Amino acid sequence: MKFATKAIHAGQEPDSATGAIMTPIYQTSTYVQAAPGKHLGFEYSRTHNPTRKALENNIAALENGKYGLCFGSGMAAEDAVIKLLEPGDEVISTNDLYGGTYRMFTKIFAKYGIKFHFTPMSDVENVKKLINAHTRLIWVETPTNPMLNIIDIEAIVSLAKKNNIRVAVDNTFASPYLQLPLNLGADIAVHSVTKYLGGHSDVVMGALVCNDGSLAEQLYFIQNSCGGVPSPHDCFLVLRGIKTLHVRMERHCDNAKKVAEYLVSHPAVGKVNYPGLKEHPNHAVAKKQMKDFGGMVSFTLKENKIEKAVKVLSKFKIFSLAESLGGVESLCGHPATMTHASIPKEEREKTGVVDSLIRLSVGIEDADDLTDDLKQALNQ
Ligand code: P1T
Repeated sequence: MKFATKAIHAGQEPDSATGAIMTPIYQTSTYVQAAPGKHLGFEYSRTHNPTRKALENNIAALENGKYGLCFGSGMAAEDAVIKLLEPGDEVISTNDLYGGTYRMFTKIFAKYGIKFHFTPMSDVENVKKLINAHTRLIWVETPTNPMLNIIDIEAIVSLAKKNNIRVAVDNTFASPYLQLPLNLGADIAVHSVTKYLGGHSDVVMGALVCNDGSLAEQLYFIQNSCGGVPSPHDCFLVLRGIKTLHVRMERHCDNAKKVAEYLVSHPAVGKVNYPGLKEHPNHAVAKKQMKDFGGMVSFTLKENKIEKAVKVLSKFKIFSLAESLGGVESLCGHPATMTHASIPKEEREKTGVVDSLIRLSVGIEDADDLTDDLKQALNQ
């Protein structure tokens, strides 16, 4: 089955009781048993829920994976991955990543004896240097948030396999429509479902997909034991959102390209980060591993001052100033004080998250209205 058909049908059958074409919202915590242990495959909704199961199977199919697991947020999904590890284990992570991931690694899991190394991963040599006998996991986020760097998944996987190390790829910015980490050899695809999969800024959710049965079993055990699961209603909303993922992503990509090109031409703009631009340092890798270049763009102002960025952000009429991304509506953000405020200034500036950096989640509105909005905000 091709992607668009999977987006609409995978994991879902008409309801056996009524024929309802949409998977019902099984808003139940428990399931009646005929005798102890005699049930229809569902015992308690932390463990299993039919609406969640349909969504988990759908997301697994989109990622070309065998096993899907949904969580109450992207962070809860990431939390489950790190709980595979033990004290003394080491993780090599990209240094340019969502601020909340950095915060969880350094402020929560470091105190349980897991060591995290952060390095720019566009150059695989940086990763190679950090591998030692304790390395258990390489954490890739590509495209990165908010600098839109591209990490070569196949190159990381090839290095990891030689050293018996797992690779997790946060595929949030690309979505499975644009990039399939498991096809490139990664062990786990990670999602903030909140973003493109949900697509309508009305749900917070996370997901993991993998192919290895014993890894899936460990993750299911963590999901059930720790309990970070989403509600049936939220699962229904995401099943509905995913039905248009392929159509939305194409428009996000077209609009983002126009926005990036407009920004390059504007005299007040410094550097534009968009992997679809030929001058992007990892454009060739993006072309190799992605179907298109995504809906996220970030840029600096020539005058690298926080007040200038704040002024531009406050002038937008269509781009709304808000955390998050991946919804149908365009959003703008200031990573240094919003999504990446939990990364120390010296660390974030090393990756390019400077005071004038503005991040755009380009929505699926009319592209001319979006470039007009940028024009009026930047020309003030
Ligand atoms: O917000 P949550 O669903 O828990 O997902 C966390 C997360 C994980 N990975 C990436 C790449 C992310 O961007 C996020 C969340 N990011 C934002 C809220 C943001 O505005 O960047």
